[in-house]
Amino acid sequence: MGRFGTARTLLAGGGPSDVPPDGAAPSDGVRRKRVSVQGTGGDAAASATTTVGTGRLEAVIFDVDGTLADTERDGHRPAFNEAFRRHGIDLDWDVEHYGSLLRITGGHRRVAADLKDRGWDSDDADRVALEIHKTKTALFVERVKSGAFDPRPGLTEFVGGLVDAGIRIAVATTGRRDWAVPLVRHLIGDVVEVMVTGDEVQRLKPDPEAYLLALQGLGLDASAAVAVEDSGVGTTAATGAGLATIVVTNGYTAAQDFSAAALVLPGYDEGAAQGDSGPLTAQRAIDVHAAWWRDR
Ligand code: XBP
Ligand code: MG
Repeated sequence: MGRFGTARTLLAGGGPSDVPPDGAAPSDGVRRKRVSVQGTGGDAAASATTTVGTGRLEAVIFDVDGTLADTERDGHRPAFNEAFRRHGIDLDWDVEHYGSLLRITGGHRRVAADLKDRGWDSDDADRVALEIHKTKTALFVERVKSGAFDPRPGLTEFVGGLVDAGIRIAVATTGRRDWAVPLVRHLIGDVVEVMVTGDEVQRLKPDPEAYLLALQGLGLDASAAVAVEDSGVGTTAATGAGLATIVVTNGYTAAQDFSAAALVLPGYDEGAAQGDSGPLTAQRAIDVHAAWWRDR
């Protein structure tokens, strides 16, 4: 059994045990649907029970890092650097070098690749990278729990509009669950119905597995959902899963290739908009999704 054997449909804030039976009144008044994820990572697409799109946008699946908050430059990067220091490794990733390493998803793989580039023996690099990554994850969890990260401007309004429109919310990240669950809860609250993290997938982005698992958890075909991403690697994962993808770029990703995306914006809010594009609203997401599938 691969790591996917531990996959759960997760609400930000807990596991399936937090979900009352369908129709029952939850203690916090937030209605959620009971769903489950089954199968193996390798069979994610094949084993999904899906509702083929009705043409309506039924769910939005968000990436986390760089999409919900600017976590990379001043979040993960300093946590990696502190972990290097604590393990006596003479390495400090500056902003530019870290940006170039973001093409490698997964903190463990990122550290191992950089150590190998610096001439480390492959086995030593893999072993030390695991230890460093464990420390880095613990440090980053502390930062998340201290409330160090704010939602990107306009995100709260966008998510609120989606919820008001009856559009379901899911998350597909290939970062680790330890920090991703508290971070997502802090950034957008308990509106997340399905959450897939790097702990549940066998293949990290740009592989589509995380998005396929999210769709499976939602019980939806790709044509019923939209992905929101910030990076080229993430867009490859989302479009590889068949999703119309809205990209909200950030400082690290603005110059990347988003030719496969349905819409590219520099931010969610009015202030980030250029020309007449305006903020990203639920209605705009609905329109982008409809146009994407009309044009197929
Ligand atoms: C981002 C990643 C992660 C983070 C670091 O994933 O690739 O590796 O940079 O987190 P996404 P970890 O954009 O899909 O959220 O150290 O936990 O890997
Ligand atoms: Mg990202």
